[in-house]
Amino acid sequence: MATKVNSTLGTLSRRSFIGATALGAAAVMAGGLEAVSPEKALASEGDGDETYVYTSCPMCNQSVFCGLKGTVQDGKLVRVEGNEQHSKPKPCLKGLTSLQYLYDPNRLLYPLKRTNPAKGIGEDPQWERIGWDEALETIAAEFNKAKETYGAPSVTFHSGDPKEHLPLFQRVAALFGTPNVSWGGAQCAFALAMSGILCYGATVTTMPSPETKVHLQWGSNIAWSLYPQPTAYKGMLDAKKAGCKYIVIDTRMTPTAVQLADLYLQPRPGSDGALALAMANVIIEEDLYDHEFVENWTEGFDEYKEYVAEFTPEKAEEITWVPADQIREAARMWAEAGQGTMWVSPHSTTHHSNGVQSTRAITLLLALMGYWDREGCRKLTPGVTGTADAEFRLTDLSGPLLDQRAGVDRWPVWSAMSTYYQNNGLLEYINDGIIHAGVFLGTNLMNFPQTQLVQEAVSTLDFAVAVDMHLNPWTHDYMDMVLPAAVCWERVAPFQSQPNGIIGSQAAMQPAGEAREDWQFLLDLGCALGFEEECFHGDLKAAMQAYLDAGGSGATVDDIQNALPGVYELPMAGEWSPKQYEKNGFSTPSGKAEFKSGLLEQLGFEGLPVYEEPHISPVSTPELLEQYPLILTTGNRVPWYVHSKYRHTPWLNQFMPEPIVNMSHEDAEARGLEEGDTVRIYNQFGEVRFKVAITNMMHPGNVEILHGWEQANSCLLIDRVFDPISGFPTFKDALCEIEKA
Ligand SMILES: Nc1nc2c(c(=O)[nH]1)N[C@H]1C(S)=C(S)[C@@H](COP(=O)(O)OP(=O)(O)OC[C@H]3O[C@@H](n4cnc5c(=O)[nH]c(N)nc54)[C@H](O)[C@@H]3O)O[C@H]1N2
Ligand SMILES: Nc1nc2c(c(=O)[nH]1)N[C@H]1C(S)=C(S)[C@@H](COP(=O)(O)OP(=O)(O)OC[C@H]3O[C@@H](n4cnc5c(=O)[nH]c(N)nc54)[C@H](O)[C@@H]3O)O[C@H]1N2
Ligand SMILES: [Mo]
Repeated sequence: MATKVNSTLGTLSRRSFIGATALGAAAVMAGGLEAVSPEKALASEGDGDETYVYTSCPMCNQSVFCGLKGTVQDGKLVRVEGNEQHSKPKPCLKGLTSLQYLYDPNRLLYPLKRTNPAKGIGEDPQWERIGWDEALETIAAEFNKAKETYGAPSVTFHSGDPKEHLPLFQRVAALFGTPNVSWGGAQCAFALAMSGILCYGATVTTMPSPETKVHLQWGSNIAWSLYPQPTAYKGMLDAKKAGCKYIVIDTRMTPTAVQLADLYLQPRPGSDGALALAMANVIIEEDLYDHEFVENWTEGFDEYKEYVAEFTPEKAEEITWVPADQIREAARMWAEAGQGTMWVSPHSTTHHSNGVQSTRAITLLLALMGYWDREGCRKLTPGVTGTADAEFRLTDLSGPLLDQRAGVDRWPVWSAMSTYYQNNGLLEYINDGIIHAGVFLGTNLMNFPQTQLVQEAVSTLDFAVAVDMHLNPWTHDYMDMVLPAAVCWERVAPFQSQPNGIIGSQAAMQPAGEAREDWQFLLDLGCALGFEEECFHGDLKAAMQAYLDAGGSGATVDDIQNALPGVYELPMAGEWSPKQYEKNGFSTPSGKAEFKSGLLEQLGFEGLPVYEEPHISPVSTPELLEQYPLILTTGNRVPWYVHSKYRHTPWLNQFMPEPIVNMSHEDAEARGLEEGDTVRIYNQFGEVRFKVAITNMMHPGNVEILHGWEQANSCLLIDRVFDPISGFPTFKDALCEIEKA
């Protein structure tokens, strides 16, 4: 089917500008942008006309923010390198590729509106170029109509993982009156944060310091996911040289395991809770735990001890595939070191139906050893002053509305712990008539399990507008309007936190075409909705100043820009001194570290970190295992892609031009498969096609595919079952079979 795009310059086929970079239609769409060649990108330095600009890298979904320095010549950005004065001075390949991303000929540059009133899967939107004024007026009219008809909460402010717009996103939503605001934390790190907060009132993951004697690296291939690499990874290598022992627990033999592990354990996917409980079993049985800490500073130990007694290493070996002796060795290594830290993945143990409970079982290994708020352990160091922003976000204003959030009853623990709504229920919120319209900023609909149902539902909304750098059919085909966003080299807002202050961003140029930076779009939207005063009459600098003022630093926007390429330094909130809990207790219902969670019990959940099988697994669904004998993991990161992004960015795409499935020699051989074969991967939900890659990384019986491929969406194979505590999707609970296509 030929999909038409009407622009001022003619009618374009949708496929043509999404595909290869060199197409004429693509160049038209992108207003004549050219793909950058490596030679051009690293053009000469020092001919006198160059100026430098500085920004923080958003390429890993705005989660790492390494420092970037750009060289501008004749109004063009020609070179990207690290900013040595930034706390993360060395960007990875993705940071350097931000140059090619800026000049990507496939960028969306103009607001588009749908002209085909028929929506739904297979319908061609027939995009037509419009101006910003028309776009903003239409959005405001549609949102106000939904507000009058169904109330303001019927409009969702939906965000994927990008984060820089969130303070203003929340502010405009609060002004409009809707609490149904989402962020990427609904699928990403917040379940991990919840696991720590439920136990300690604080998050738990930390990098090892030079004093650390043992570090537990649980399900995070940090060498590739670059989170927050490469600076932090160097710290890990340095700690190893200083004598820190590493226990790496990962379902794959990763580069992180190979480089760091003194002891490597390879569990069955989703069985982590049982493994952690068995380590606790050994530590308690062998009386290796910290009696002083456990007796004085924890809650629920006796019941925990009784529960943990069931999880002998031998029983855990049956559940987890990890030999009992290795479990004993890991437990002793952890307990006997005296100073320990842990880094747990934001997604690997939490993308299971038992996610939060399993992750709590892991984090409680800190409580058992009293590895809390002392040297070489998880230290609760005070940050800098002057960066608070709740006042700017107006989350207090939305406070009384919080009970009206969609999903409050379905996911009470999430709703009690977050001011955002749990967006994984979007399908049901729409189908149940709760949500009728929305803005989808930086959103990828492929991230919802059973994507096709969500696409159908979104297409029934009265009005939906997306904001993105690219026109992505898997998301935008179901929208009424798509607006072009600026990339990092074209934007100035907001600021980034640094360990010693705040750092600003400079734009190298005006946004290409009619792209706008997200903060500017949100200010303009707020004004169109009638909140001119509260949205600073659309003045970006005034908004940024208000954001700074809310933090109370006393800094001006100019102060921060003038400090570049350095950091605008702020005073520390105080000196760290150990064991603050002895004075202040823990921020939990009991005031202690909780083996048994008071909040979970209060909300009707099991207080102990109980182990349950994933809802789909060789143990819980043996009938499915007969047809689908392989455990399917989706979403382990690769260095060159971030979710659905960069699939058409040549410097990154060259490393993995097509979808591949990683599998063991044994599993490939048993199916007569060879490297490069195209295969069908299927289960009770559907089928996707990948190419075989045979690797020693995988445990026989477990295969993995990356998410975010338009042509092979992994979420078609994932059930719509969620962790009842966090509401997280079960991206890593699936079985499948593979055969040659
Ligand atoms: N199967 C499976 N699915 C997963 C995961 C998994 O492990 N397995 N992991 C989950 C996790 S942890 C996460 S964090 C999510 C990520 O989920 P998303 O963030 O929804 O995923 P992306 O594909 O990065 O989509 C982001 C979209 O925002 C656009 N964008 C990027 N930056 C900006 C910006 O600054 N402004 C605007 N306006 N748009 C922007 C991009 O072009 C892209 O279209 O994926 C989740 N999905
Ligand atoms: N290059 C790149 N960097 C990224 C991203 C990206 O898409 N690309 N995404 C960013 C985001 S949003 C996130 S959330 C972080 C993620 O950061 P990380 O958590 O470090 O992500 P991964 O590198 O995928 O590491 C997860 C590891 O968990 C293992 N694993 C999978 N299932 C299980 C399980 O059930 N149990 C155990 N024990 N291990 C398991 C996998 O084998 C994998 O090695 O990375 C961020 N950085
Ligand atoms: Mo994430």
